[in-house]
Amino acid sequence: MGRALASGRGERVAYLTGAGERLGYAELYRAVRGYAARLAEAGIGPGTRGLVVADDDLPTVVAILALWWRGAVAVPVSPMLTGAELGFIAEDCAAGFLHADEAGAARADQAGLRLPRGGPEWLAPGAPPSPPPVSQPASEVLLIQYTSGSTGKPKGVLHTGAGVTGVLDGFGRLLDLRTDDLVLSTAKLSFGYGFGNSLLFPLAAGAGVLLNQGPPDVYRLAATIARYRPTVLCAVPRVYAALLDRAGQGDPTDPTGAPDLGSVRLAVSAGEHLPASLCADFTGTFGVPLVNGLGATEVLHIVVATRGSQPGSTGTPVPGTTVTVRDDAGHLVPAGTEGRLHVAGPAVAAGYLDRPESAARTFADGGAYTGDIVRQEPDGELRYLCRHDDLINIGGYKVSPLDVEAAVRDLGGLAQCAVVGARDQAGLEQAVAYLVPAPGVDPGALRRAARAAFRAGLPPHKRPAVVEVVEALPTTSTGKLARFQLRGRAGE
Ligand code: 3SK
Repeated sequence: MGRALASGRGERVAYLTGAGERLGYAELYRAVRGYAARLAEAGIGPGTRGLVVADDDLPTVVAILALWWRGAVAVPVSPMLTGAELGFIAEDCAAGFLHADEAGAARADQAGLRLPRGGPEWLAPGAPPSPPPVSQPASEVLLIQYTSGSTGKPKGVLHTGAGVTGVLDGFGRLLDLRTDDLVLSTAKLSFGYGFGNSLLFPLAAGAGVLLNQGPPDVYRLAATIARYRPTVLCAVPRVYAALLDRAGQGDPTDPTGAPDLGSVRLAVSAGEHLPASLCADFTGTFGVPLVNGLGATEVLHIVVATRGSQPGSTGTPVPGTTVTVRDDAGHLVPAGTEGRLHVAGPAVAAGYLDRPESAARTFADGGAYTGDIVRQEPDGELRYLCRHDDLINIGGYKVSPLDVEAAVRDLGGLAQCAVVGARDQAGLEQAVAYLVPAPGVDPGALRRAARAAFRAGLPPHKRPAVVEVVEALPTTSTGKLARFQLRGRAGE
């Protein structure tokens, strides 16, 4: 932001919304200063962790930047979380402030959060004069992002100023945004991928951002692209699959017809596995290079990326990052052998908040394990294969099967349930639920009841796409659920 202002680009657009609202760089600066003044008045400063529970919007960006102005820690979380999940995170990070939009405030009320609150109304004119920005050492934590675990509760990942700089010097350098770029990320600010796409990279480059609001909707997305003509599009693979589905289905000027990506010079895919055929078809159809990236919350953003469209490849390390493939003991494996992806470099987070045991497992051997299983091809390109844990990666959301299974735990007529991830025909991962009925229970009725329970108890991204009734679940020789066998069955 400072760079854009210093170079006289104050009038250029910093943020736009699909509803037509706009903040130029100078206005953004004023808004952040005003919000920071109100924070100062409320006693929010260095050390405070400020929860930001809001959809992507102008006040959301302002609140995050104002927390940083005050030397506080931003903790962006999705307003799609349940009240209980939000309550857990608020307590876990000992939040001292809450910025919420309407949906976020409703969640906070459900969670019974009693915290000093700011909101969109803090952008109104009339703020007191703001104290100067608080400058913090690069080693200081400025951002906590929550990531789900395969068992247990989400973990807060601690990012420092040095990590942010590392990401800007890493994937940021590959992305190479220009001041005349307009970036549209369907991944939200509450997800690390979206945080980089819609905040870190554009602000560092003095580029513009078109904020994507509301739930996923390919029609709205196509209409927004046609209207505002972004030059860089960042999304998860299933968004590209949906755009491709829409292609060739009608008049490009009709927002419900074929998407017009004529303005887009570069597309970025990350968050989940990008099938080779999807990459090739997307570039073939739209003529837009599709960069495939692999990232993790523990390394803040993308650390391995292709250079342009390279169907089937996950790419090579971004500048400043060392990537190795290792076995379970942490030893390097030879090229061509699958193993755990290990990342070393400045973007690696400082650890997990108050989770020494998990942190010792993940942040080890001079870097971090991302939880991905990959193989390095003889030409040096990496290829993503699967997750190392049981997490199901649905459009970038890492979903614990245990969370999904818990939604039907008390369902009458259900003897057992197991949920696994499996790739659909397009190669995208989805959750598949296997149900074992209690004796005498009608399978059709059980499937319907389970679907209703998933709808009632889970946000849309966690709901199984397939629900199957089976006679029994496979077990290992020690009697434990054999998830790997179920995964194999689901993929058939
Ligand atoms: O895939 C992910 O999980 C991810 C997380 C943070 C930043 C970027 C990415 C792609």
